[in-house]
Amino acid sequence: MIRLHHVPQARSFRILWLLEELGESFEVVPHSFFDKSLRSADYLALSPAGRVPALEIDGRVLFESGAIAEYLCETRGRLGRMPGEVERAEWLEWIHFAETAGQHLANLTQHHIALREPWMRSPTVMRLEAKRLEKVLAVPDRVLTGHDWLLPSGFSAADVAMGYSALVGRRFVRLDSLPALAAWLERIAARPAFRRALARDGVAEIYRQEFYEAPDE
Ligand SMILES: N[C@@H](CCC(=O)N[C@@H](CS)C(=O)NCC(=O)O)C(=O)O
Repeated sequence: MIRLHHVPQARSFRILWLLEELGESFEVVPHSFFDKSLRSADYLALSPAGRVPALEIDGRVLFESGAIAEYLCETRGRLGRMPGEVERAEWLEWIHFAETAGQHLANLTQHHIALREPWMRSPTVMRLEAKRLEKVLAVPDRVLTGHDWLLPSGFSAADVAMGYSALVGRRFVRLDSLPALAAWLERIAARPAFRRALARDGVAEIYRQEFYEAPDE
């Protein structure tokens, strides 16, 4: 049985959603950022930096969401674009560009949520990171103008990887100037596999607000 180590709303949601899109049967092993379970010796044996996702599959453990997405698409035969296929390079680019957004999401989450005392936070960093994230999200917005999905041939794991980044990204960046991205997120929300994944996500403990405004100077 495939086992996904997951924290609700975290980047492991990409893999939860992808497994649902692939129609795989799997178990979700829930964790929390707040109970130190990611720092236990048992968990560090699975994921040495104590991060999610970690995926137990085919007799081994994999961490790093981009690598897991590639592995799942290669071994489960769908939603990837394989070597030799026309869209292979673009597919790889999106799978990993999702983590260019991910670094800004991590910084913004740390500043708005994890750092509880106002004096710990830098308003300059919060504004800068939101602007930088907006520039990243403008890239799929341009590509999606006039298209339903990131690749011309249709939905793929690229939409899952980047889609998660945009779903969290809209908590820090208003989508008024990114209409194609906003419409894509609506198409994503209507997908049965996405809804099934949301139902298995668990109780939200990271993002409790719809939007986190960057503070003024
Ligand atoms: N690039 C990695 C990032 C993994 C990562 O940092 N995950 C966060 C959750 S979004 C985590 O586990 N944080 C726990 C911690 O930093 O202690 C991936 O995409 O898998």
